Amino acid sequence: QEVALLKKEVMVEKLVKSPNFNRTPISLKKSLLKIGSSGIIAEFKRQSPSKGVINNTASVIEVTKGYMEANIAAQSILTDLDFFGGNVLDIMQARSVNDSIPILRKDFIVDGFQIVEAKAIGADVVLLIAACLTKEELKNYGQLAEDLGLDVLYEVHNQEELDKLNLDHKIIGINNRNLKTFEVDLEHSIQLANQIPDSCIKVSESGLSDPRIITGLKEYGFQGFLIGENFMKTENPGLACKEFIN
Ligand code: IGP
Repeated sequence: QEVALLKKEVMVEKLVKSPNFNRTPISLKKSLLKIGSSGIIAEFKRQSPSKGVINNTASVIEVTKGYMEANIAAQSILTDLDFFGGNVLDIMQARSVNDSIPILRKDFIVDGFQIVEAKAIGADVVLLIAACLTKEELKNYGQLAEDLGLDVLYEVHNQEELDKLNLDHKIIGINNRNLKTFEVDLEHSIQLANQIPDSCIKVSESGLSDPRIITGLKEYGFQGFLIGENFMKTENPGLACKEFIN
């Protein structure tokens, strides 16, 4: 027990010394609320449990450059290795060519250490998934992120998960994909939208593949749209994103 605590302390000490730890994170909230924002949060995703390999040749640097030219509101990068083939280096590389657009660390966060690490690798935002965390954990990890100056995207899939959150002025993502069955249904966004107060920013996640759907979701008050596969399955994700937005 004592060794574990010491080890954690040493690891946190190292993270705090990394150069990125001192940069001022870019606000996802501000980026999504900016007048004329596309609202598109474009994801770098090599593979997924539901689709298998989506793209294992694209370079994170090239895709980041392409996404930035496409006028995205933010970037999402998976750092989960086991299910999604990502890692923390992907964010460090993206950060090296992106100094103006918020980067979301997309992972299953189950320990505060991952939030400190997110800041150290240059992320601006962390994802907290209500399905994986208790009410207490959501609150504590949300507070930790905030203390570090990071924004939080809280992800829910149904009313029960939404009820675990304090909804004041949060960024709430509604995942259209059920993480257990992988079934995708846009109705999740539409049904839950009016359960979320106007003080929050609403983000619709997963299965978005047509600009007309984005237009429709805006009518329900959505201001953010998280899109991965639709861009990543093409040879040039940046270009696909640019064509989608414009
Ligand atoms: C992107 P899609 O269908 O556009 O590739 O989905 C994103 O929403 C999805 O990757 C995602 C995800 C998650 C992945 C949403 N929530 C939680 C891992 C963990």
